[in-house]
Amino acid sequence: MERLRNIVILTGAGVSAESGIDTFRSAGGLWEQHRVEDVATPEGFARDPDLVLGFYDMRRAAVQQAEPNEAHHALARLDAAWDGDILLVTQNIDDLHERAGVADVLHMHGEHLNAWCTACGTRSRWTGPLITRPPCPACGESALRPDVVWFGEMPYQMERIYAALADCDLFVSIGTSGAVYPAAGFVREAKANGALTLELNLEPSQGSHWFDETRLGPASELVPDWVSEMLGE
Ligand code: BV8
Repeated sequence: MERLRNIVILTGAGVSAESGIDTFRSAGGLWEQHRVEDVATPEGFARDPDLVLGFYDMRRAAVQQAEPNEAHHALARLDAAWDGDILLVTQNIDDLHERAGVADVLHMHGEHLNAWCTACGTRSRWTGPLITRPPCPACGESALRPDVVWFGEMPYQMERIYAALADCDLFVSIGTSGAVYPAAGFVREAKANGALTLELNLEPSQGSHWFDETRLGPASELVPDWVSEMLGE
């Protein structure tokens, strides 16, 4: 694929679904179990911190029981073998891309395995609960919150993402419903910069009409096939 050198890959909850991690909008998904405004907004956290800390403690524990699936492993293979630039941007806050071997994953919505101190601003690696109000390892204050981007908060590293979208030849979206911005707008940004756009998803997303090509099916099948294609296997 001589023309295609620089790739931006965006992943969502669908890439971790086959690892047993709940998605948000599917039947029985996270947003059916909890009201978004209660558990994923700064206002919800201020209103009922126990509810929010408990919600993320449950998910943080679940992620540590999960294993990367074939889609994660295939993306790690591409990341290791591709001789152009690859930026892997994920909306996911699990660490399955890293555990599959991708070193540099851009978590635009934060990470489960980080705690963020609202007193001193320090982010610390964290695997245990936060509902017990443990002290911040840096300042000792009991002011830790999950290091995730809630609705109304600015996603992380947006400049780096837009710079890569401006320079990419191919934008690939995997396992996301295209329901949440600014991530849902990346396909149009890439397209406006002349990139080819490909979607790999179980079902059409809210942004499918923006993609040059959409392939439907489980990520554990679509992603390894696409990676073999890219590596000319
Ligand atoms: C912001 C972290 C200012 C926490 C999350 C423009 C228009 C309208 C609204 C807005 C707008 N701009 C901003 C907004 C407001 C809001 C927003 O988008 N609201 C929506 C509801 C309309 N956005 C924000 O507030 C964002 N902040 O805008 O700041 C700003 C402005 C400009 C530029 C910069 C900043 C912050 C949003 C982040 C919120 N935090 N997560 C947590 O995880 O708890 S969002 C969360 O939901 C995810 O991270 C993800 O981003 C989003 C959607 O989830 P998906 O990953 O797509 O999962 P979903 O379940 O929806 O879909 C799964 C898909 O996978 C499905 O399509 C399914 O078919 C597929 N699938 C399932 N199984 C498989 C599969 N595919 C393949 N294989 C399978 N096996």
